[in-house]
Amino acid sequence: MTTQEMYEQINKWKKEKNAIILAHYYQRPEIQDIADYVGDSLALSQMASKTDADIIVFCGVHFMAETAKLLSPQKKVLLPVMEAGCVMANMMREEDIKKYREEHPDTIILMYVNSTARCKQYADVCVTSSNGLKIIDHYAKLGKPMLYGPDRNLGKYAMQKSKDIKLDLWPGFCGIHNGRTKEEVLKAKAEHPNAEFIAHPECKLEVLEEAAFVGSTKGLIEYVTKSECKEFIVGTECGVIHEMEKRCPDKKFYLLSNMFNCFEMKLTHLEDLYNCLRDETNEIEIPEDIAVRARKCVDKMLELSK
Ligand code: CIZ
Ligand code: SF4
Repeated sequence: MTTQEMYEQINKWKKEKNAIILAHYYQRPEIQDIADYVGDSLALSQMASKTDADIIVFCGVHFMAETAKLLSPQKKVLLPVMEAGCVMANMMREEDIKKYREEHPDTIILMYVNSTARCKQYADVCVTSSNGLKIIDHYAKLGKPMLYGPDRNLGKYAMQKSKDIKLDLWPGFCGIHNGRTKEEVLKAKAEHPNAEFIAHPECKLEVLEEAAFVGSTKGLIEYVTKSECKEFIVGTECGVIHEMEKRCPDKKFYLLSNMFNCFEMKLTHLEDLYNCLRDETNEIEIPEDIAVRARKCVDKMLELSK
């Protein structure tokens, strides 16, 4: 079957089943192209809660589909490849965060969205790379001890930006972002002297210090769209370049490193989306008691992001 034939069939099923397809910016281009909405995990979860579709096929990784399910408990949320996880989210285990909560009852737990619903149960608030700095700043004013996790790098970045912020950091990270180095950035800058380097806050501080702009996928895409500059060295997962090139056909984008290819995100192929929508398999289910507790920190984030 050709891509075009698959697209036609998918569009037909979408109408018949009143389904929509959401895709993260890190997904394969052919998945982004058939999606009704492409975005970051926050925007996609909000979209999931607003739509009147009965079925949401979430092309991304497991924690993202879970977050969408938390916000839309009555809808059928499907994840085309159930094994598509997130290395960083798996660096926090439920028993460990539960123990931390018990041992630190007064600590405010700020939980990066890249975490399981089971772990989110123990958090006071959820954050994403788009609203992280703002929400951490908000809580820092309360003067209470704070834990940020599982991504230590965004936490370190927040502390570097404001001397008033003191965070206990969970020892988690994204392998592909954390693995990038200042040397790689300097080499790329030497190769592309007219390009601006932009980076995602999941990178290490030594990399972020070299960046003209630091932001979430959404932030980076908006930045390149508005910037006067014509060339960029991109310091995040390769999938974002598809949207950047669509919005800015006259600009050039160079990926900082070939390592910026998230294996988990790329597990989803067009065939998986096709089969998932056809068979309505891989439904995300979260036990009600867990969902009630985990939803609270996501709701709190939405309230603070207004
Ligand atoms: O929140 C998201 O979607 C992630 C994982 C990255 C980003 O910056 O959008
Ligand atoms: Fe997780 Fe890293 Fe992949 Fe993002 S790029 S989904 S943090 S493994």
